[in-house]
Amino acid sequence: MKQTAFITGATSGIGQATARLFAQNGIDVVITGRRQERLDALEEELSKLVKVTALNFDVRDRAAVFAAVDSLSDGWKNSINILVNNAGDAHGLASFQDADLDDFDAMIDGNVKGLLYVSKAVLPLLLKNGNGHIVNLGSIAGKQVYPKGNVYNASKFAVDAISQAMRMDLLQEGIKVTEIEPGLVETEFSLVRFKGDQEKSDETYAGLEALTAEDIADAIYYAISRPEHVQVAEMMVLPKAQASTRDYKRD
Ligand code: NDP
Ligand code: 8X3
Repeated sequence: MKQTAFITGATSGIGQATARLFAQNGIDVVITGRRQERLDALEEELSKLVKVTALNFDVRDRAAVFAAVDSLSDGWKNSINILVNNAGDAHGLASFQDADLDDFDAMIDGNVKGLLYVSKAVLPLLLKNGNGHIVNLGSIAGKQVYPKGNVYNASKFAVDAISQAMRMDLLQEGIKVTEIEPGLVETEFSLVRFKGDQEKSDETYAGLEALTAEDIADAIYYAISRPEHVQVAEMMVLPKAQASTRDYKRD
């Protein structure tokens, strides 16, 4: 069956690796993000394999989300059956008493409200086109808090709750809902969290072999390529060197 996916946060890391893997497997892709040059480059690369279109919007901007989805041609609107809610990031790593309220806003607005806006905008297409599947990027951080994780943790606990709720509410509509819960993945995630501080970002991954974005793309592709009657509800994928949000084996 021909599949078409709408992937948020495809300009980097897990979203970009997922767009590539989907395209290599013949899945047409709508790629989204805010960095136009990266969207252009990925569109050019993947259009050699499948149909691709790029949408530039900030998931925190409710009107922009709906306008972007509405701007798709009928061809796309009549074929999208997979939504990968991947866009998201951590902003800061600070104890609750020291943390910046703007960082709290960015995480709640992006990781939670952004996911809700995109889901509400794309869901009518999934319902119309059949064989619908929503894949949400949760995290081990959405199952276990860690010191200074506070609102990032809260945003991913929300993704966990929203994923469970979607699975119940969409059951009778025939939509599958998968939550992928990665551990430490080496992407631009830490560079964003530490506001461009490369040294601090590198410390996150020092002395252990973190997951790659491709490892998580594999998990996402596994979930969306099961037989129609199989629903992968949740998948936590950790590096061998991680046991919890607080237990790492470093050299
Ligand atoms: P990256 O920072 O490499 O990628 C994040 C992507 O999200 C980028 O494409 C970015 O695009 C997009 N994005 C972020 N904020 C917005 C926004 N407001 N509007 C639109 N797009 C946005 O991180 P990862 O690939 O690691 O993260 C992807 C997902 O995986 C996130 O939800 C993250 O929480 C989750 N995750 C990551 C883990 C890790 O260790 N890396 C572990 C567990 C979960 P652009 O800047 O162009 O808008
Ligand atoms: C990202 C994983 O543990 O760095 O969700 O918060 S962690």
